[in-house]
Amino acid sequence: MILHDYFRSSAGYRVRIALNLKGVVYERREVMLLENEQRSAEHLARNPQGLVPALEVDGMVLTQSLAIIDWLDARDPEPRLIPAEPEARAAALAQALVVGMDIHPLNNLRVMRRLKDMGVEEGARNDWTRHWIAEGFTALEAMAGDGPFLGGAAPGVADIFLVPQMFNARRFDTPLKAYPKLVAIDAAACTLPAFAAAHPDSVGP
Ligand SMILES: N[C@@H](CCC(=O)N[C@@H](CS)C(=O)NCC(=O)O)C(=O)O
Repeated sequence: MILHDYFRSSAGYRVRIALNLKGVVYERREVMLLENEQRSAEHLARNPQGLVPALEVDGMVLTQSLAIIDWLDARDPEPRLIPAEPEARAAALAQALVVGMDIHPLNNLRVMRRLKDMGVEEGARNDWTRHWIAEGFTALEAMAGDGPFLGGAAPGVADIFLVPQMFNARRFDTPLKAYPKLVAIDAAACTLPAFAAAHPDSVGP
C-alpha cells in the first residue's frame, strides 16, 4: 500500500493512525501541499479533488479519510475502529464528524488561501481557524464520555479524528482550557505507539 499524504495534513494523519492501529505496513509518499503538488496532473489522476490523502491499494486508489477508515474496518475488522452496533456506530461517527465535517473543512489550506485572496489578513484568518475549532470542540467536549478515549476503553474513529485536530489547534494557539476531557483523551491517545508513529514530527518531510 502507498499512502500519498502530507506530514501536517489532518486527514492524512487520521489515515496513518488507522493504518498503524490495524498493523498495516505501508509506504508513504509526501505530496507537498505548500508547493501545490496536490494540483499536479499526477496527483489529480489519483484524486480528482486535488486533496490528500490518497491510498493506493492493488491498482485501486482510495480517497476520503473516513471512507479509507471504513474500508480498513470492512477488510480487517479487528481492532474495530467504527463500532458495529448501530447506536454506538452512530454516536462514534457523530463525534468524528464534528471534526471531519464541521471544523476541518472550514480551516483547510484551500479555504485559508481563498480568504487570503479575498483580502482577509493573517491575524483575522487565524482567528477564523480558532473560532471554528472552539465551536466544534465545545460541542465535542459535551459529547465526550468518561474516557479514557472518545471510543470508551479503546481508541476508535472519533479519537482518530480528534488527535490531528488537537495538533492543529495547538499550531494555531487555540486556548484549550475549556476542553479538559478532550485534552485528557488526546494525551491518552498520544501515548499509544500507533498514534505516536503517525504524528507529523515522526513522519516529517
Ligand atoms: N474530507 C477529506 C479532506 C481532505 C483534505 O481536505 N485534505 C487537505 C489536507 S488535510 C488537503 O489536501 N488540502 C489541500 C488544499 O487545500 O489545497 C478527507 O477526509 O480525506
